[in-house]
Amino acid sequence: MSDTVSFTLENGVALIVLDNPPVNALGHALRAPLFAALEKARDDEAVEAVVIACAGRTFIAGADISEFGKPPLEPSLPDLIALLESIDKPTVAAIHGTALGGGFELALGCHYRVAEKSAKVGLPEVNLGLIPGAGGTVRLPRLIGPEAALGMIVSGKPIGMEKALALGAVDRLAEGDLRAEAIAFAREKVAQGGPYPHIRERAEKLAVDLDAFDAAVAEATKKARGLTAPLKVAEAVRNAITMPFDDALARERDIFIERRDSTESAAQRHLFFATREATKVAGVGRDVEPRPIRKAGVIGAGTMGGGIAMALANGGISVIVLEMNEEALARGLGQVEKIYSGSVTRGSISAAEKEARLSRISGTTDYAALADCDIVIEAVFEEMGVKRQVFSALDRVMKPGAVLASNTSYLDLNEIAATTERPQDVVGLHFFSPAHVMRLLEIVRGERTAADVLATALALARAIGKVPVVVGVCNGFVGNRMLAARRDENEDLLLSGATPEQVDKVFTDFGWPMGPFQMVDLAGLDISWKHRQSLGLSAPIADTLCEAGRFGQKAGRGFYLYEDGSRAPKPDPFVTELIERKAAELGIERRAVGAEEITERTLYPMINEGARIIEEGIAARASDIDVVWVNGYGFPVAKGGPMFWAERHGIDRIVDRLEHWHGVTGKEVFKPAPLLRQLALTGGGFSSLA
Ligand code: 3H9
Repeated sequence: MSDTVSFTLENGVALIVLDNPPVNALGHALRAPLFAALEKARDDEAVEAVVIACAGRTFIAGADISEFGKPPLEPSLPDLIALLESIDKPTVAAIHGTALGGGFELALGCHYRVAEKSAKVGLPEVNLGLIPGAGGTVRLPRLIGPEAALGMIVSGKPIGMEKALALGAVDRLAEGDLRAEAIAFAREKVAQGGPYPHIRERAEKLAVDLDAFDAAVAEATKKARGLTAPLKVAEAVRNAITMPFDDALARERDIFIERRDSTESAAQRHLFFATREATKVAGVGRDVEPRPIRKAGVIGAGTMGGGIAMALANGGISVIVLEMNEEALARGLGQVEKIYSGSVTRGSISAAEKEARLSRISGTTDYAALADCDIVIEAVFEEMGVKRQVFSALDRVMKPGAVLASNTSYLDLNEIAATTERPQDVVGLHFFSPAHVMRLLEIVRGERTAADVLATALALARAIGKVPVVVGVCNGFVGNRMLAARRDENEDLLLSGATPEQVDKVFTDFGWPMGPFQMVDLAGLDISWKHRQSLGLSAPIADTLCEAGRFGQKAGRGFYLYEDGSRAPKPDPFVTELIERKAAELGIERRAVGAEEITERTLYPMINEGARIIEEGIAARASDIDVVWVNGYGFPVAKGGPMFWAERHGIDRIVDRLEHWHGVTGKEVFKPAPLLRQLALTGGGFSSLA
């Protein structure tokens, strides 16, 4: 029928097969011939039933996301589903892989769904800042009940077939050949005889208590974190209960279009593609085979080492953790056990899962025990001398071909690699704390790192559910280097006249989970103090707070006061007085500092540093930087990352203000990077660089 859609008729059943690799996204190239195929199935009297199936690795994974933001082309997905619903012969979706978004919505337009046991179905639009736009919020509540539908659509998480069958989202699981069984199912329905009610005609599950539903909405949207889409999903599902079918459908469409055209959705779509782009690394083509990773070693059982061990064990990899002595090892492994127990108590994993994960983690104090590991990740004290010792020891014991990784967060990986006879096997794996939770993994490519070692690091990231970004060697790599660019400004803003709460509020208003002073209070002022000392740096206010033992939340006081074990920060007159005193000592006359100035002096230098990072090739592309900041540092998802935000905000505007602050302060961090100047001049965006 076309390259992407085939139509065969056998014994009265029309089999329509879609073939649009890699994931059968419902772009126009698929919609147009599918529309024709469905018309044919409807009108041809020889057709008694219809089965829709997909070729390749999956059923339709949704609308083609890359089409959003471009002029829409007919037929739309709602047109297709309306056509499907005009067919009064049994229609069956034969699902394998993942039926997601518009793909699942198309399946909901069919009378029946038959699926492989390993399949998943879901409406993940919320992750793209959208709501389902082809009837998902209206049909799914009718099929499985409003509360279950709400849970699925607000979370965006696909469900497996056991649950789908229990909820009634699918009608039958195939035991063997999916297509053959879907055809047999269609025949059964023909034999039983009509009428065949569509989901739109089934309203019995909508008879729910609205107050209870609203309570479920409040619970489900609790973690919306400033995002609009989860709230809009809830509104649409509620409409499905309170409005006639067609009205709810029309309203869903309006909300979908409004969401599709929002900056929030553009940002989230950008991140969807950016995350996938980040795995495409120069010199590491698909033909480069990763080395197999079955067993891993971790050096150091502190917070970082323990977290990395858990991240690996959670991904099904056996880990052996090395510590200096039995006591430190027992302490570290004890902490791991405690964290898993906490997860069981909270219900996020079962007791059996905890045991399975723990059984993958063992300990040793002997380097020789690491010899047969496929990879070893070092997470020891951040000091070059210590790292060199560790890598020399690893070079002696590790089997040939093992990957030697460092979790350094800013040291020179090339220098570390040079202590070994095998620099090609050395790579940086910079996890973020807590390593078993945070999704970002900066993979540091040394000048000698082999392509298959990078491929191994990327494959490992995928296996343990991390979001990888490959970066080059420089102080602090991408994330910490950009963070350093704003480090001094936080204090200088206080000295200029701002208060910690004022600065933090600008950050939280922007969408960050917390501001820099709340952050440092949470992490512990002593940590950054030690770091500053190791670099020979000082921060007049933070240093004085540390000297007074004000290490943050754990001490009950830092930049804020935390009374009676509370985590709620309260402004502290002690800090106000300290800031005023330090400013006076430094001869700074404090003045009113506005929100705009705070943004300009904290966010703009980061963007500027990001531009330098691109110029130097430390990051391959601007979107890699966005992936780093959203996944590792809490940059608001709705804003798409610092470089995406900068482009929307106006690079010329940013350059203008950087120049202003460079003039006022003379600081290097404000001196516009040549790349930013060039983009401001040409009006091009970062994407134009590719
Ligand atoms: C929607 O449906 C709206 C409707 O409600 C209303 C419409 C009116 N479009 O992830 P992978 C590409 S919104 C375009 O690496 P995996 C992807 O970029 C949509 N492209 O594979 C990548 O390209 P490349 C709702 C897409 O096996 C390649 O396919 N649906 C789409 O790890 C392979 O992807 C979703 O949000 C798409 N929809 O995971 C589902 N999907 O190779 C989004 C993928 O050039 N997709 N690509 O880098 C996924 O979650 C995963 O891709 C999936 C496969 C689980 C399917």
